[in-house]
Amino acid sequence: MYKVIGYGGTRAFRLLWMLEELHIPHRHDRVMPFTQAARDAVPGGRLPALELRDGTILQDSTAILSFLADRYGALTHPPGSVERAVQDGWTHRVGERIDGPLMNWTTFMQGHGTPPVPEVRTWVADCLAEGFAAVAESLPDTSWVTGEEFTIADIVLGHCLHWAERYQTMPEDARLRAYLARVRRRPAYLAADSS
Ligand SMILES: N[C@@H](CCC(=O)N[C@@H](CS)C(=O)NCC(=O)O)C(=O)O
Repeated sequence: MYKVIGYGGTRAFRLLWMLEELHIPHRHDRVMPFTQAARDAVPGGRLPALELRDGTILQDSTAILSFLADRYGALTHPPGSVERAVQDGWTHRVGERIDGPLMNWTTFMQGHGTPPVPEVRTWVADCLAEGFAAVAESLPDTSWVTGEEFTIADIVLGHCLHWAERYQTMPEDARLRAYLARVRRRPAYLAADSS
């Protein structure tokens, strides 16, 4: 059985959500990041991770989503298709424009590392606001980012918005809020959120 390693309040949520979407039974080891338990659990201590049935440990949430999607032929467009390139473009864009700045913001809020000078805090907040605006402007007029089919790119964007809301940094943007409302109607999202 697969084992998700990582606390559900982190990017481990993406893996829990994906496995719920695929109806794949799994175990969940709620290891907190930045702890000795994390360093003992996976090489380098970076979470989340997915432990396979043979003990192999996979790391990086988007790589793991791609692995599961390709392995089960679900929530992805086929490799080599134009639709896949659009899907991967979304995954990378959300990673660069929202996930990165949001991680910096969260790190400040949680007080990890050296407290940033006010100029750095402002710069990170501005990067995040610009990233949200850029993503909101390029959202297509469809239910999901590549059309009417929900894909792993939607798990990455949906999770970033869920995360932003928890850290009180979700913008008042009607397109992003409508998108998050659609995400929240998915039974697999709700199941992952309560696990
Ligand atoms: N790109 C990675 C980022 C993972 C990440 O930044 N994990 C943080 C916790 S949210 C971590 O474990 N940091 C501890 C460290 O880097 O030592 C992913 O999507 O899985």
